[in-house]
Amino acid sequence: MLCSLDYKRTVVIQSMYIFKQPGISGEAVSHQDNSFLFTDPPSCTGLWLALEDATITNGCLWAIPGSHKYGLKRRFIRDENGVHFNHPSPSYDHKDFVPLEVKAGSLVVIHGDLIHQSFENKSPNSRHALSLHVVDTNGHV
Ligand SMILES: O=C(O)CCC(=O)C(=O)O
Repeated sequence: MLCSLDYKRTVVIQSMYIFKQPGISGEAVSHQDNSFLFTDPPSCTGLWLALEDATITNGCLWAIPGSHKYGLKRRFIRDENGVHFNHPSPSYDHKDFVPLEVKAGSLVVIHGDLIHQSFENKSPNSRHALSLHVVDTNGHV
């Protein structure tokens, strides 16, 4: 699948088992993965595998359709002053986001510039997912 996205030398640079337990889990604030997992040029893709059904009430992903076409808004950088963003947080309108409700076993492929987020799990059901982030190390630094 990554070959069809023209990846030449794929490296998994982050893997996260994300478990949102009923009623107690946190949210993921709106972000672009390329802000954190930056290559030059940007090449991050998120592979988000639903291990359980993800719904609005148990904290599914939300995304702004087409937002990946408008570039990276800011970078998370480390320098002599520590770690920080190079620009303030943009503000997004909640009504621009759409919920990505998916069944267990679904793979959500996330462009590195796609603006996405998720909310708390307010349901009595857990929401488990495996999230891998890959970059292309061929021709990217
Ligand atoms: O699973 C979530 O709630 C957030 C995951 C996410 O933002 C990511 O994998 O980039």
